[in-house]
Amino acid sequence: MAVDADLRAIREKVEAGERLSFEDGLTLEASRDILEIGALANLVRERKNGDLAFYNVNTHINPTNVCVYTCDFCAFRADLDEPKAYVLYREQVTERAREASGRGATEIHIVGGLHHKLKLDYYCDVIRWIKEVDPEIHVKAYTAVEIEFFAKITRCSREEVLKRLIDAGLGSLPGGGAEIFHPEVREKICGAKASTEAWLDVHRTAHRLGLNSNATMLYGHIDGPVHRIDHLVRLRELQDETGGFQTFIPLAFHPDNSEMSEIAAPSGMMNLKMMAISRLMLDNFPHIKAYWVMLGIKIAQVSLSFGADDIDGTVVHEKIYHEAGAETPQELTVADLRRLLEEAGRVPIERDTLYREIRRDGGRWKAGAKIKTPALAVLNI
Ligand code: V47
Repeated sequence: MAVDADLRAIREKVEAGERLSFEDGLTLEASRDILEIGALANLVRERKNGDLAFYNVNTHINPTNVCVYTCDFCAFRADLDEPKAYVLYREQVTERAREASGRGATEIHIVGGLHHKLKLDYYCDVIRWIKEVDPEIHVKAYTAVEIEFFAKITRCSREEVLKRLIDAGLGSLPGGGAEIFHPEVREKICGAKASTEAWLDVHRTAHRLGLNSNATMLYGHIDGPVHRIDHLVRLRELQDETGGFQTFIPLAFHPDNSEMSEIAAPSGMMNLKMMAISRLMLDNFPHIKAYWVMLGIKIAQVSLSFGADDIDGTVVHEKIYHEAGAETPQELTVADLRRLLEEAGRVPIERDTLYREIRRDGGRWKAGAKIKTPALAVLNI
């Protein structure tokens, strides 16, 4: 297939290391040349991270599914009085942390609903209960939407809320809750929860307080090219300002059991294209993650040649995607993850949440120095 003229101009920019414009993003979106877009993203991926592909040993805890909000895409949430409503208290959280620590997990990823009655103290306690079991484990907890909700219920500033969570042992913020920033879409699918400005400001504040964070985009529902490129450009602008984002995770919409169940899930082609466009537009993000739980193992593996350099972790207890119809297993072993990465022609590296290489000696682990990717080696940092 001949490369179209517009993509040729984009190739020149990518090869020269120049930033792509909003219009370039739309050109990529309009192109059907998935192989050229993938090759361009791979060029950037290898420039930044060489042949390395990252994974971690982690687990998820969703403290509650009860949520005051009713986002159209969510199959996980429950009303207070629904039979499936639950809250995890000390015993269950401690048990989950013990199980994770015993398996050598370096990270616990927490995301949940916004409960009508629970106080900020509860959300701080969840972190404390984990840290009591294993002080070394990194707690990546609460999306910007949750932080904004805590600020609202406590009438405290975002900074005060984050400081209380940091005191309890918070290590970084996950990237959830971003959905689509463009108001045309956000107002329709999740108009009640944290606004775009609030989401961005929670991350800005976290970065100022020394926390790193991730970012996501939920695509493949009522979003279009302009909304997606707008989303990526807004993230790129904030990253120019703070430098605090580590990883971007494009999240493919899973329609089952949601208010948008009539919409077809995005195709494999769309998933690969979004991975590649994310890598190309987010030139200041060190990492792009192919979250295997959401993409499926096969597309996640191919994504490693379409811009992604990270595949997330062992995961173990995942509810948000599985309730929305994900057919992936609950857990991949380290051997599964390493094989998947090696078969993709990459060098598997176990990282911690902050991208330090993990060294294992028997049952215990130790985080080494920040991994020197080719991009860091050039800068000599
Ligand atoms: O915020 C909810 C999304 C997110 C559906 O930071 C859905 O390392 C698709 O953010 N179909 C939570 N997506 C998960 C998340 C995440 C996952 C992995 C790694 C990291 C990280 C963050 O899941 C939500 C929302 O955007 N989501 N329902 C659904 N039906």
